[in-house]
Amino acid sequence: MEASEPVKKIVDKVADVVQNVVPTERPELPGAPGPQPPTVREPTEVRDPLPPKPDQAAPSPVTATGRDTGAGARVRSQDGAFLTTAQGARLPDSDHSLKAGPRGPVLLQDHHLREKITHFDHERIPERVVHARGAAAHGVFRGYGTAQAVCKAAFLAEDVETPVFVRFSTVLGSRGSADTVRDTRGFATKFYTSEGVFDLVGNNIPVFFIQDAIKFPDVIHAGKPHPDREIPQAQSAHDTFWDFVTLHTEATHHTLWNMSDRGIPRSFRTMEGFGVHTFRLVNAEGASTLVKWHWKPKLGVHSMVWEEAQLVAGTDPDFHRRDLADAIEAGAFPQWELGIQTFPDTPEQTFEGIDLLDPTKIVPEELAPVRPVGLLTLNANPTNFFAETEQVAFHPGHLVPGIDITDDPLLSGRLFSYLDTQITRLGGPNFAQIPVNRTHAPVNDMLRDGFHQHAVHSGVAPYKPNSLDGGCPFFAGAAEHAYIEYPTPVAAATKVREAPASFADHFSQPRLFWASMSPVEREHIIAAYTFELGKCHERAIKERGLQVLANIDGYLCAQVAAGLGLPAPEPTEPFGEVRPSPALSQLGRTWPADGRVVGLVAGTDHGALTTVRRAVLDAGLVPLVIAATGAGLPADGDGEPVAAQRTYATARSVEYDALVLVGATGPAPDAQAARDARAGNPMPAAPTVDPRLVLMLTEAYRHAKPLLAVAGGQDALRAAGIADGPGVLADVRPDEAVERLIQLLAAHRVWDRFPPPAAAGGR
Ligand code: HDE
Repeated sequence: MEASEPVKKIVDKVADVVQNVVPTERPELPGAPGPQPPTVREPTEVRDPLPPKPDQAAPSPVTATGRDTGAGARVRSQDGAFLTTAQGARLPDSDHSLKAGPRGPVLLQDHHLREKITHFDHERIPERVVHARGAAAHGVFRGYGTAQAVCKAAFLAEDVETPVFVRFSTVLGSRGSADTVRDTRGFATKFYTSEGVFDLVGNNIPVFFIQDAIKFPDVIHAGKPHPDREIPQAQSAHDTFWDFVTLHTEATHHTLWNMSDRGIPRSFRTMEGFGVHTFRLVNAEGASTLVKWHWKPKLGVHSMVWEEAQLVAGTDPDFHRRDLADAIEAGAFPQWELGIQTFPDTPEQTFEGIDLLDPTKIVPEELAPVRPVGLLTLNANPTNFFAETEQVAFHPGHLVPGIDITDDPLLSGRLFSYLDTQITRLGGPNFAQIPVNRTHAPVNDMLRDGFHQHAVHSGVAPYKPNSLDGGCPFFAGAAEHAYIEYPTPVAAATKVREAPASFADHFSQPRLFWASMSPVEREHIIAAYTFELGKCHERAIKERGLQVLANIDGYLCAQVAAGLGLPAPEPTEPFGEVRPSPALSQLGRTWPADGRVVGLVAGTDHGALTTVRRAVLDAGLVPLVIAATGAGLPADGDGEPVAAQRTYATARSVEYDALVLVGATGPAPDAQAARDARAGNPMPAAPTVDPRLVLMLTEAYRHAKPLLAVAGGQDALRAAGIADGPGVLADVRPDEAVERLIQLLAAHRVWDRFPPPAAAGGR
């Protein structure tokens, strides 16, 4: 999508906001745990609670019935300087139980002890049955007005700003699992519109494993850990997953996307999002258009490489949530354009022969372009993970006038499931009253009572018709923005448990996807299948996996078969013509470097470090200074004081998109030959460079990341055995380093460093 005039306007506005709120002067940003640095001694002076950090926001202070209270964002946070019980009685001690004498016994009458322990015992709620692991942010959506011809929803009108809450997630892992596993990612957005809440509950992959919701428990049971040993956690590389997807071949298309780089995103900020199903939009005249929703990240689609993803899962399992929070804290607000592909609402509900009700099929953008309809900016971190990220409750049935559903059988099941699951997960039917779920539109719903009722309803007649409450509430018509289902005709039919014939085509679109990949993306797909099938125990499952691959592409199948040491089978499905869709490839374009993380290795040249760090910040990238020790660098000549955010002991290459060596470095005081040899870098008797830095450089090189040396930093490159080559700039002036970096990061990685074999083919 081209950056349109409205985008530029909004980007400028956001830039103003960023300049006003981002405390770029704080050298330790991002990552400070609190709003102010703590003292070494425990503070004893009585004071009110500290405010949240400047990057944090809380749900709007609306009431359980949607009324804006005008209260500040902190109205729901803890209050008062003194420790109290839940009833507000002040407490003198919370360290000792009430006892009969110092040696006990403990007395049952200790109400504070009982309250504290009882509440603690009930702190956990069930995690989501899928998408348990996630992270979220607040933001704003601004409509361009470009959707108005097809959709009457108020929030899509030009320049209308709507608050949003967005939660990203993995699918398979438990709440505490690693972020960077190979998996589909959830991309769920709650729009608090003036006409009620609209939830767009999508994924980062535009198709799904199954065509009918009745198969959802099957695919999830297959993907989750084996029920006997409860392993492996958060991954698909095991027998039950591949057993299912190779027998149930409608999963082939989604599985291929999972095995591509889309399965290991670099960041939530660099993921596309998709509504997956075809939805229906209705305009002010009542005309219906079929659509597919798309989120296009401003930073482009960018992924990890597999070794990097595996390392990160161990060194920083919170990588994606940290990245999102850090970027927002540093003022690099992530942005996506919302776009729609539109299709005429014909009785067949197909487009160019593609069945629009089949959620295992895409419509290539070359056939139906994605038209931008608004801009999403995530600009604040949640204040409390549990209250907001854990308790947010999405539902594809949360719709507003102008947005309607289709008969996609997968969507129909979802419309049942999300409401149902919240009742168990959030402990009753009043979850819509939890602060993060509250609508910003007035609520008069006649739903009453239930666990945790927060509204205090007045009147005596929560029923219709009534005269005792003056007939209120009344029915609205279209003029009063009522949600009126589109009068979709339903053809005469007979009850069956069947799918339409077009749903039986399981291979044409996997072939389309494969044909659209660049050579390096193909190499990654081959490696992913070889790894995943290689992790299966059963030969029969591997052979079945190869049969599926043979039906996608002969080269893919042969390469994976070679890795598994098994014969490559012949295809069993006829091959038709496919026209590649260049839009499916992640590569071949350039993107802004905003918010990319640059590791600055602090060497002897403090002045150069100051220049490069400032320039990195000014360019909207996130600098992290890596120094020999945690002491940081005090002011020195033309050098500003600089905090050491990482040391050789805490840094690992995978955290950075690029490394810049600023000045000559030596081994840190805690470098130890024996210990550091275990990192794979035997330490010479008199090392000139810290071995952990050498490890960092060799990894960054392998992962195709730019490496720059400024002011004598090239000694470390030499020690790592890295000569000049694509993306290795060994002697750059401090004042030109950032420009060179941005050029290299525009393509995300330096892929020319490792040209794939010509036989890989591809676009
Ligand atoms: Fe979900 N899904 N899903 N799903 N899904 C849930 O709802 C379900 C599907 C998606 O950040 C659950 O609140 C069924 C497709 C996201 O809180 C549950 C089917 C897509 C999230 C549920 C699907 C999604 C969920 C679990 C087959 C992409 C996380 C907890 C018909 C378009 C939302 C919850 C968040 C969560 C059911 C398939 C996306 C159990 C039955 C297709 C992003 O209700």
